[in-house]
Amino acid sequence: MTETATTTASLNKFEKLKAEKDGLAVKTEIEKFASSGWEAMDETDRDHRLKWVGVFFRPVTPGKFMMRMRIPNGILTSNQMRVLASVVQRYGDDGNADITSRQNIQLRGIRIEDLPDIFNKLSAVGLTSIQSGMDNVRNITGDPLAGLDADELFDTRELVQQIQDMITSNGVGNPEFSNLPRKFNIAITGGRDNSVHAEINDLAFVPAFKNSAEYPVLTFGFNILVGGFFSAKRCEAAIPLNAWVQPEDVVAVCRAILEVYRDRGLRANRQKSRLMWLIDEWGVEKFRSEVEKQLGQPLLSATEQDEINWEKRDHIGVYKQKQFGLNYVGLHIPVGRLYADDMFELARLAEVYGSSEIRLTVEQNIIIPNIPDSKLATFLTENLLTKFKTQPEPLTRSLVSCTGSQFCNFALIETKNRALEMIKALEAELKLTRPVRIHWTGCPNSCGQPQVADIGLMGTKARKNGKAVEGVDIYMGGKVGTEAHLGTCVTKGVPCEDLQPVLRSLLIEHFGARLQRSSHHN
Ligand code: SRM
Ligand code: SF4
Repeated sequence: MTETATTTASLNKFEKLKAEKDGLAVKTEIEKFASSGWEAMDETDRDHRLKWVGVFFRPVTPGKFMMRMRIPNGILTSNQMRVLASVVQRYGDDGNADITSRQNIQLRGIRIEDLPDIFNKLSAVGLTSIQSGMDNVRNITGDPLAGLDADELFDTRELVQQIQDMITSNGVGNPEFSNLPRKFNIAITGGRDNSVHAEINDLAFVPAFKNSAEYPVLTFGFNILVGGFFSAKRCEAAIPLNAWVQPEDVVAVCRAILEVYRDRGLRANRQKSRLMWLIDEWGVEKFRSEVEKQLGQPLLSATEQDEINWEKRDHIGVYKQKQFGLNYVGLHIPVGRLYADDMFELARLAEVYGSSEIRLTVEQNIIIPNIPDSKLATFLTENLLTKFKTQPEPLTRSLVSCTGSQFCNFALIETKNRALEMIKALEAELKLTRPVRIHWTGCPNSCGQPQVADIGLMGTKARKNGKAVEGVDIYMGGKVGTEAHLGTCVTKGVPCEDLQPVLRSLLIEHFGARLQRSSHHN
């Protein structure tokens, strides 16, 4: 029983709207919305409840909606990519797609009148956008190299799909989990390099071998981390639950944790509703024992050490797979932005050269796996690879950016285009010997994860000559991979127009960059 049922009068706006009508209810009203048009819709349905089916009203571009998919483990087929391409293609200049920082795809330009047709097309190829926004579990991330990497400890693909199926009732929508106190992020990693940023998820499973009295033979499983999150108010890395599970118990543990969060999570203040706030209130010991009660069995204690002991890889470039004679190729997609033509072409390349499979990374890039040695050289001559490079420049290579003010009304600054221009300008004046991970995010919500970056840039309003101008707070020290930890704010309120020399100095002082000869200032 959730608190919403008990104290409706005192509920905040979002709890109230959920208590009045479950978000998933709009699923049966799509035809009605399509024929009445977006302007005639009830505002709460339009601005909020539609997010339960993955459709986001964009106040910046009214009438042109965004659709957030679910792409479990970031894996899709060429056919699925073609369907997504055909959806955005019909919107001409308004239509495009973004690869997100959760290994997912968002489509833009969507018209409400087309939703019935779009949903039919998506379900025909096994795609869903259900429960991808508001108080639901977000896209579940897994290793982008699952099943390809000779050094992987566990192939996460099936587990990620099973968790998504449990949470969404196989993609049709599940009212059991459609009213959480807030959003909820889940990640599973089966490799050694923490390719999913486990530490910034509400619930994460990281590989760990058990060797104990109960498990005399070295047994594979996962240590569980809980409570990681970013918000405008507070950012925390996940903490150990002191629990270890075998793969076959992961889905049940996810369910138990979600049930505890759903039924006991804090709902009064939306700024304090993410899982970590409940863990703070209870202490991790009590949280653990409530999870055990819900699960109906005790949890085993965590192993002392997990198996995350590699630096994080970015997967850009050409690499051998564990399958003899096959390769995966990571393509750099500048700030994750795709257009219909790109998407059709990626689908074709994956089909002609690979196994019709396309993978997404949390760095907003693409991997095409299963390319035989015999086809590799020709693949690398394809035209699209001049745009989506296998060997981008070192700063471009690691650039990540959230949506920003082009489409997001929370944004305090423009991000994606500015990020690309800034990187180009810096690369023209600097020589770098290694990639530097620069992440842009348009506001303190931190969708672009500045806290995991070498240099994180968070949009803010700055002042220059007495005037308000677009600016950034600068974060540094984010460490990913083994011993990941969050970076912190080092400088506040740098006007964007003055940022280039500031970044230039940081790159020279901290990351070994040198001025190109032509840009030495006298
Ligand atoms: Fe986010 C809200 C975009 C990853 C923290 N995020 C939003 C909204 C929906 C706000 C809105 O309605 O405009 C943004 C949609 C803009 C648009 O039109 O694209 C938005 N978030 C994104 C994406 C697309 C950024 C990107 O360019 O990659 C990412 C989509 C992921 C996905 O596929 O589901 C995205 N957002 C994240 C992440 C990163 C992550 O998950 O690793 C975070 C920080 C981690 C976390 O949540 O703990 C993040 N987004 C937020 C928050 C702050 C949450 C909080 O507890 O306060 C908000 C605001 C909110 O939920 O109230 C938010
Ligand atoms: Fe929008 Fe802010 Fe998230 Fe960027 S960080 S997508 S500006 S909510």
